Order: sequence, then structure tokens, then C-alpha cells
Amino acid sequence: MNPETIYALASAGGRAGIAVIRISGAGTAAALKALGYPKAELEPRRALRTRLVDPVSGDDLDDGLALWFPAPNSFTGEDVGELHVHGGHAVTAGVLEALAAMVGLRMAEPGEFTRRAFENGKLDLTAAEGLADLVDAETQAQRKQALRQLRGELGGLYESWRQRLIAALAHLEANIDFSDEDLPQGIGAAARKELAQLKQDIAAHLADGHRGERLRAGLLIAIIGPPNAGKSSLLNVLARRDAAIVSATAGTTRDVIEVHLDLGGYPVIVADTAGLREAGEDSGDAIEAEGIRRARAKAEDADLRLAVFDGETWPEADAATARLVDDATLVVVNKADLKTPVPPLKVEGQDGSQAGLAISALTGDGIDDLMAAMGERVEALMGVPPSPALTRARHREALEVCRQSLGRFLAMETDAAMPELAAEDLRLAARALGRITGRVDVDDVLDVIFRDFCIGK
Ligand SMILES: Nc1nc2c(ncn2[C@@H]2O[C@H](COP(=O)(O)OP(=O)(O)O)[C@@H](O)[C@H]2O)c(=O)[nH]1
Ligand SMILES: [Mg+2]
Repeated sequence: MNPETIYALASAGGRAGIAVIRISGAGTAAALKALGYPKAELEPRRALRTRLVDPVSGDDLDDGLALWFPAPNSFTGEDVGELHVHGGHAVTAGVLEALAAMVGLRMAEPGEFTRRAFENGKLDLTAAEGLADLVDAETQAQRKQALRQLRGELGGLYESWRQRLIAALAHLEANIDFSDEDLPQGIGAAARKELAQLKQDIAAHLADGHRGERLRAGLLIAIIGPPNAGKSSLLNVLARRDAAIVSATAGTTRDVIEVHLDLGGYPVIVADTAGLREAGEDSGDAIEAEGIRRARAKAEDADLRLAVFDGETWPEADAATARLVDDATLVVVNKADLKTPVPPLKVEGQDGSQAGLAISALTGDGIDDLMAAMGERVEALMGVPPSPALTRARHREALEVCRQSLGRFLAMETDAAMPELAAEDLRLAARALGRITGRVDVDDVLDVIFRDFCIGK
């Protein structure tokens, strides 16, 4: 057990009905008793009403609940205590000060409880990341994905791959050591076949269109179009508030404005951009020119584009915008209230002609259809798949290393014996998988991973 006992407020700061203070480490039992735990013997996993007192001054601190989770059956795997106190600032501050005054106790660092849980084998790294994502989850689909990862689905998948790899490596090494002796025929060929299959499984898992990562971060949708088409108005309608300035003056929107939306449980970030026009020559406005440069960059980064055309000038479609229309673009013709756009609403884009939707950002006509069309695209891009998806670039990088090492191994002609070099490739592949779950030397990545947590987790 860690000699340092740590404590922190586990619930969010500010006024609340209840606040939870967590303590972990060898000094937990003594701390609970010093604060007024009502019995001589601590009772595991029972909430006991406790008159909390400051052990130094004898002052009453609060009337709360105390819980005791003896090691190893606790979140961190160490002795853990929980105090449920009234969630006022003076109450929590008083209890935290009393804990701070105790010898051997100190305030926890961000993520330190979870880090200890990892170090004591309670969670693997992917589960720890899942926990962080669960706390950060803003939409239902994010919650589902995070919960699956916390429960070990992703870690379990990677660990099963690592076991397959290690088993094949053992068979191949046995094949060298005992060549013709008591081994069944063809064991080397079977192991190679197994490794080729594993490489395929990893490739399929990697070729997921970044679903899991997108769901974690949110899908980016850029609204693009000529000046005055109603892009900012559309953003405000989608956001149901005045996020962007709407004006009849062309070139009003200069910087990129983003709003976060929950689209049927999926997180999306909708970005309003400056109208596309050749501003440099046109208005001689350097700030607007920079806005247009950012608009184009945003359009390029986006997972999905909403190309807004001005219904007043339809069927004449702005050429600069039409050039950016592709398969990942939803075309809309706005201001349908002024003039019903003449069908067919089609724009010739990069990938051929794309059909458009008539909308009015002013009256709200067609917005439901547009939201439904957006929802369909979003679902297709990041729907929660039946098998767990990788959620971080860290996972992707390690899997690439694994796949490449397997590829190098499979490219070698090693039918009879296995050269030491080939075995090394397999060991590298296994290590890459082990680093994702934290089974092998990962000291260098731990600080990065747990830094993302807040204090008390
Ligand atoms: N009649 C009508 N006017 C609109 C509609 N959408 C936007 N406008 C007007 O068109 C002008 C430009 O709108 P804005 O949203 O700033 O366009 P942006 O330059 O593309 O961001 C403003 O005067 C809006 O009130 C619409 O659907 N119908
Ligand atoms: Mg605008």
C-alpha cells in the first residue's frame, strides 16, 4: 500500500446538497476515527451516521455519513474512506482542513485515485480512460461508449489479441528449440496463419473511419457559402440561440463561431464561417480575407459540410461554394420564404451533382428535414458499432506499430526455423498491444493519461 494517504473532494465544488470527500491509503482508518467515526471497530461497506469533529479544536464540523472500504475491495485497492457531508463551502473546507492537519495525509493530485487503482490492478489503462470519458460525456452516445470502455470491452479485446500473439510466439519458439522432436507437425504454419488472421483483425479494427475518436471529440460540421446566404442565421436556428451575428451587411462574420449540439445523442460541433468571396481584391479588407482563409481551412477539416446557397439568386449557384461541394456535403438553398426555389435543387460539385434541400432560416421551414438529414449522416459517421471502437490516437498509434511489426514478421520466409529477428518483431507487436492496456512498461505515458483527470478522481 502506498505510504502516502491522500484525500480530496470527489464531488464538484460549490453549493450542493451533499459533497463527497474521499480518502485513500494506509492512514485512512486513523483519519476516520480522528474525525469522530462512531464505533471502535470500523464496519466495512456500511454507511454510518457520524458527528464529524475537528480533532484539534474539538469543533463540530458537520453531521454526515462515513463509509469504510478496507483494502483490497475498494476503488483504489487501498483502504478507502468516504465522507458524505453537507455540500456547503464552509463544511467541506472545514473537513478538508482537518484532514490536511493530520500527519501523513496530503491532498490528492489530479487523477491520483484512479492512478492508484491502475497501479493496484483494479483498472487497465483503457478502463481508466473510459472513466475519464464517462465523467466528460455530454451526450448519450458518448456515455454508452465510455461505459463500455470503463467496463473493459476495449481492454479485453486488446488483451485477447495479445494472448493470441504470445501463444503463436510460444509455438514458433518451441518449433526452433525442439525442431523435429515431440512437436506435432505443422505447428509453425498454424502459428503463422493465426498471426496473419490477427493482422487482418487489427486492420479491420483500424479501418473504422475514426468512429470512436469522433464520438469522443464530437463531429465537426462546417457551414459554408457565399456572403449573405444566411449561414449565421442557420447556425442560430440550429443552436436555438443567437450565437452568431446576423446582418444584411456582407462580410459580417469574420472569425469561425462554433456551437456544440446534441444531435440525436451524438455530439456535434457546428462552425459558422465567413462568406466565401474573393475579399482581398473585393473589399480590400485584410481581416475579412483572413476570415475567408479560416473558413476554407474549417471546411477542409470538417467531417461534414453544410453548403448554404442564397435562394434569392437561385438557380444561380455561387461558384466558389459549389467547388467545395462533395459527397460529405449537404446542400441547402435558403430564403425559401422569399422565393420558392425552382426544382430540381442540384449543385454540380466535386463528386458529381448533389441534391439540395429548400429551407428558410427565417421562418424555420425545412429545418426539421435538414436536422433529420444531418442526423442520418452523423449516425453513419459515428454510430456506436457492435464491437468496441478505439477512442484515442494513443490506441491507434500502438495498433499501427503492432500491425507493422506483424507485417514484417509475415513478410519473412521462415518456414523451418525462426530467425531471432522475426521473434523480435513478434515481441514488439505484443509490447505495442500491452502498452495500450498498460500491461508492459508504460511509465512514460502514465503522466500524460492521468493529467487529463481532475482532482478527486
Ligand atoms: N427572408 C429571409 N432572409 C434571410 C433568411 N436567412 C437569412 N436572411 C437574411 O439575410 C441576411 C444575411 O443573413 P446572415 O445570416 O448574416 O448571412 P451570412 O452572411 O451567410 O451569415 C440577413 O439580413 C438575414 O436576416 C431567410 O431564410 N429568409
Ligand atoms: Mg455570417
